[in-house]
Amino acid sequence: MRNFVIAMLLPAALFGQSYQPSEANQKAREWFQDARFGMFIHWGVYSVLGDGEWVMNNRKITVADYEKLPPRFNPTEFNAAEWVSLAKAAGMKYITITSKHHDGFAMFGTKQNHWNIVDATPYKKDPIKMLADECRRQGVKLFFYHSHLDWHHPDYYPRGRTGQASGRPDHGDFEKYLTFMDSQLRELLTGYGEIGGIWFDGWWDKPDANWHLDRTYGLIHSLQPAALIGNNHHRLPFPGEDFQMFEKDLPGKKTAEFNATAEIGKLPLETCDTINNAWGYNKDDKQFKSTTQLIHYLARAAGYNGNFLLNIGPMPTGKIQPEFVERLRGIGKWLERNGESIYGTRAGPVAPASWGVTTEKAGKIYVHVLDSPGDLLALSKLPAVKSAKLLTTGAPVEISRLKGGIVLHLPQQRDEADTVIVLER
Ligand code: JFZ
Repeated sequence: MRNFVIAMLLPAALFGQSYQPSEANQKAREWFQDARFGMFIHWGVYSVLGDGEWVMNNRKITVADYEKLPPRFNPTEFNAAEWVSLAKAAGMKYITITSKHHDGFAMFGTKQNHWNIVDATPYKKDPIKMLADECRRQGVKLFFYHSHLDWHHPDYYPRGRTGQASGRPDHGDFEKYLTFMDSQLRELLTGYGEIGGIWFDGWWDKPDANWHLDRTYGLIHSLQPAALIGNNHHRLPFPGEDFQMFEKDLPGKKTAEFNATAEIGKLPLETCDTINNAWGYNKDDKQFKSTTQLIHYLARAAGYNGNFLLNIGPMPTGKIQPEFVERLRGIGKWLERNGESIYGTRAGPVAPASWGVTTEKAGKIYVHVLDSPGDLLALSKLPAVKSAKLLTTGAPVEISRLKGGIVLHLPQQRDEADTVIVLER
């Protein structure tokens, strides 16, 4: 009897909490994991000031003053085909672009207010639409970064941790704000074709507010069941989400303080990072990571079973600065020769170590030698291995077998970034 009662109550208790992803959504998750590499784009009206996407908050600019920026934003050199071609040349399979960042400025032609690129700038065009069309043409999936947090909207009230100096009145209707945001999301999911997913951010500004995430997530999945939802709340995924993300951290590393948890859930994983230290365009930040460092991060992310979403912050003209272009092309060159060891793989059997990581697919194990351990590399906890070859040339790599594992005799000629050795079972 007692078991019967529990069995009857259980579905009710789970209802509203449990989320059963559709078949299309589960297929999209597989696609997402196979893709492994995407382009993050932070682009907004803030690029005019060349001081990152937090400039409104950091310089305590009021809404009234910030509204003087759009007339100066005219990205006539923006070319969607060039951007998408660059992503492809880098070996990226998807693009995640800011449809709206914390400053609330929509980079698409929203009908919900005039705070958008079509209505408020001399450019008058919708770059998100152009990008969506071009992505479809070139076979790249498009995701939208959409900020929960809004420093501009009067109904984003009570205000959260940030955006305090915006000079907005001390009243507002948060429910109205949420309706506004859902209406924007409806526009994005109905007017731009098939969307890869929505990448939320800014929840952390008001962690105690009732965001009605169930309502927003339900809306997204009802409009596009295959759209993958992720949220940069830095915690274990909430119900209704389809992937778990880590900002500036490999999964579970928690080197960045804001990453509240090191726990890894059961969903597909993604980590994002910048090329210099800025997300939005920063004209003074010249601390660029090297192409080798970025390839290492991509390989490590794959070795941790995750995707790498690598950011660029385009200039206010619509151009992408040459330092970014050069690095993206460099990664693409490496992927042309070594992509097999990244795309479609999952984390390999050997745990990530300082020398490198392993990935695997279809009976093959890929050993990514990143920081060379010397001439010999010992690997344990492996299934029986028949052969070892250099991925790029097929040249055999000598194996010494011993109890509990193998030792690889690494070739003299190594790839500067990542020498990949394929082990076949
Ligand atoms: C967030 C954004 O604020 C940032 O502008 C960028 O879009 C990045 C990808 O995501 O970064 C955060 C979010 C929260 C904290 C720090 C950085 N935090 O809570 O300290």
